[in-house]
Amino acid sequence: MTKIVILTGAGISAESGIETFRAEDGLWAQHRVEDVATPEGFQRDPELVVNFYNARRAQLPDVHPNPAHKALARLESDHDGEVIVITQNVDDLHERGGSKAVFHMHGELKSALCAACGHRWDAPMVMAPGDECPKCVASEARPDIVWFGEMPYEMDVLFDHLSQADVFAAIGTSGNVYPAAGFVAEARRAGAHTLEFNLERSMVGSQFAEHRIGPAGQTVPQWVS
Ligand code: BJW
Repeated sequence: MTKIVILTGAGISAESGIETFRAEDGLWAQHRVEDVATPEGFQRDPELVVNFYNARRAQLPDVHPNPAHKALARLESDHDGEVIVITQNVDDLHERGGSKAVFHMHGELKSALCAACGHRWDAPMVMAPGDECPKCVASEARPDIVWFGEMPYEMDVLFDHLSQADVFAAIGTSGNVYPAAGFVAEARRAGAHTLEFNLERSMVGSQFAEHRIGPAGQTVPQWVS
């Protein structure tokens, strides 16, 4: 029985209509990373940051899982072994596509986090700076997003999965951001076969044994079938 570990990035949701970060007209071309994706940016201007994530959360009801998300769910239900999806994405398209074993290492738009006690809860569609934590009642709610300089979620569990991988596939991620960009090296150390699905070779593309170049909505279903 083989264990398949999948890492996904913004590219898998691009065909669903969600912008990627580093495309020419992507999110980082429209917003300064330092302003909206760092704890310092949040301290400086919480309203700007909360509104950035409110706008992205508001988009969720209008976007839908594409054939790549659905193919990964099929893989999980049909594969005679374990399939784990580690996503850097903060949308909920893997879950809505039918995947069950999903790890959101960079947090989730649909979740709020208390900066005082670490409690996480379902975010209202529109968060406001100073929202109250339902557990400790501090007024320190923030979007439940892992910003630069913060520790991604469940790293110990993720490295455990990587160390047992027989197959590691990275889909739609540019390989710019660590620790996720280092996962291919970890999987190789475990002896996994490594594949990259992308429109082009990523920053860490040379570390993969196999490349499937093209839109994930086509290449992933082809791989899974
Ligand atoms: C398609 C497609 C289609 C398009 N089909 N493909 C110096 C060296 C090394 C590391 C560091 C360093 N200085 C600082 C660091 C650490 C830092 C980091 O990596 N910085 C780099 C910029 C250098 N990392 C951190 O701070 C992280 N924390 C950390 O390291 O903690 C310490 C630690 C140590 C040891 C172990 C563990 C931890 C935290 C990173 C947090 C990232 N947060 C963000 C924003 C929040 C989420 C949000 O707002 O939505 O997460 S940044 C942003 O980038 C977002 C994404 O999840 C992440 C990755 O982007 P992704 O998904 O790859 O998107 P793009 O746009 O870059 O690429 C899309 C790809 O899809 C492209 O390749 C396209 O070609 C492709 N594509 N359409 C197939 N249809």
